[in-house]
Amino acid sequence: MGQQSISTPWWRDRVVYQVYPRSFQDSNGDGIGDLPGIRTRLDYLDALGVGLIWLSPVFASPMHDNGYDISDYRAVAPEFGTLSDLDGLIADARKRDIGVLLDLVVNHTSDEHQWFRSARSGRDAPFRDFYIWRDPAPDGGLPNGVRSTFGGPAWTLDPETGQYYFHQFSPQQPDLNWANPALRSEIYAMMNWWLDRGIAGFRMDVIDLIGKDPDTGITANGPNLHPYLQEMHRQTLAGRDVVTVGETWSATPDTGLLYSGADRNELSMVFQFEHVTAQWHPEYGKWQPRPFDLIALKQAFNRWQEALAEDGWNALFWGNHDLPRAVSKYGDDGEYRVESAKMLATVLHLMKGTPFIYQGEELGMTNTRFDAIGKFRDIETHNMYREHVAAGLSPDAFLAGANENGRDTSRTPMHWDASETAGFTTATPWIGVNANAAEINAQAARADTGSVWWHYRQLIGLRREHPIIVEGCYSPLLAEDPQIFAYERRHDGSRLVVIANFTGEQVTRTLPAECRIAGRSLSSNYAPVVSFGSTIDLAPYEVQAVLED
Ligand code: TEU
Ligand code: CA
Repeated sequence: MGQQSISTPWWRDRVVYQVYPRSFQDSNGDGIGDLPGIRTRLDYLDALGVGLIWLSPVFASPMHDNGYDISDYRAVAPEFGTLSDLDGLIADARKRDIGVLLDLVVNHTSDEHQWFRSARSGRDAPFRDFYIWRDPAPDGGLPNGVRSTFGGPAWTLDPETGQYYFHQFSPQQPDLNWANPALRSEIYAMMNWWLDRGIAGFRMDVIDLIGKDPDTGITANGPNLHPYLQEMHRQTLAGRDVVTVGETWSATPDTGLLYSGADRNELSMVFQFEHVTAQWHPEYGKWQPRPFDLIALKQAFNRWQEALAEDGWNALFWGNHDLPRAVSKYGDDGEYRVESAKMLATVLHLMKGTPFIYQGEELGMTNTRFDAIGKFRDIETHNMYREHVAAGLSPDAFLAGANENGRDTSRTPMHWDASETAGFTTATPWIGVNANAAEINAQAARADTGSVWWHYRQLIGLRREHPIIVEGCYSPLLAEDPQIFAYERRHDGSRLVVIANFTGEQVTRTLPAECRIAGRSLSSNYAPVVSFGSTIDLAPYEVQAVLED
């Protein structure tokens, strides 16, 4: 796929598009998106210009966590299609020069995986040690106080064998025991089996958790994490020209380079979440939203840009299937929806790193908001509802938080057209369609060159034309400004300055010398400008990017 050079891997001028298969396109009228449906939409992705697709899990699964609970790594879930549908999707994508990244979920399996079925059948069962078992505490209670991300303890008692097993997510997602070399080689064999089928690489689910030490309570960033990743690289990725992105909620600018540094032989890049969690409540997390803080957001991005300036590589994103819609979280999903969605896209895509687009973001899709807990489908949302309401939070307050930051805000069906089910299905969709599909949909967006979609298409194209976007050095500008996000890129004698208003107000500033530039407009969401002088006047959510060659 493309040319590789030592300095610039083939994938760096590409943009990745995340498909959440359950909600992308239903092809057989069961209300659930599927692989044949995705195949029919490849021309759409090609028209947008994406170079890689990250496919959330499509493997056999009881779907307690929408496929992040895998019961067979080498089989496709029947509701999504067949292995041959997946091979067909990979081949059809390749014909369009689009690579497919599969989602590698190897911190845990489903409790219905045959390894776990065997493991729980007896203390001496052959696969017992593929999982993490501990005796009850002397009082018969939990081995220790580690909590699960989805609520409750991270230990569940298996009554048959009288031991607890460890799970960082739901009890239906037992953690794999990476300390067992036999488990590790099974995982590497499975990865090679998929790589040999022609995929372009992997997105690796919660990969920073695999080095865990349950006894000391270390979950993320454990002592064996990097040795395992290096072993994985030697056994699977080495010598293959693929791209990998790890999901690492624990990564900081200090640990970032350990994953993606050139001499590390681990991953191509990692998703870090500092710009996300900077907007969360220190105690109650995402369920208790706090007012948007641009300074904190910029500090997170700027620190990561700086940390990976010389070595390593950033993964850039606003949203994914676990996070709210970008325009609802960081922009304005009302009056300035189009302007702010374009602004966010420009700010992200012109930073240094690989931009990831979550399906529908390119339309400026907004959070879906549900009026009753019964309309949510997400396991985490339901568990947290029970936990928080039992602890005294009012159901309405919880719903407000879930509608702002919960995972179902962005998991509702993709909007293809203005019909009742948005062109996603002919049946009742597995989760409600956002009421604004009649206004915000792909068909309408493609017919209007002023749409968010065309703006994304332009940004994706610019990346292939201008090496400064891929390679240029990044420096923050106006770092202390509470309303403006601005930065400079420099490459081979050219300069690019991006200035964005993150508010719904008109903003006027005197610009310091380092912001001034004269050249041509690269991207904007209002009338384009070709220079920045001593003062600037920005309309609500205005962004301007000026290039000086
Ligand atoms: O997400 C990791 C994860 O911890 C999220 O559940 C996230 O932290 C949470 O929503 C914050 O409250 C990955 C997948 O992306 C997610 O969909 C899975 O549920 C999870 O791993 C388990 O596989
Ligand atoms: Ca279907």
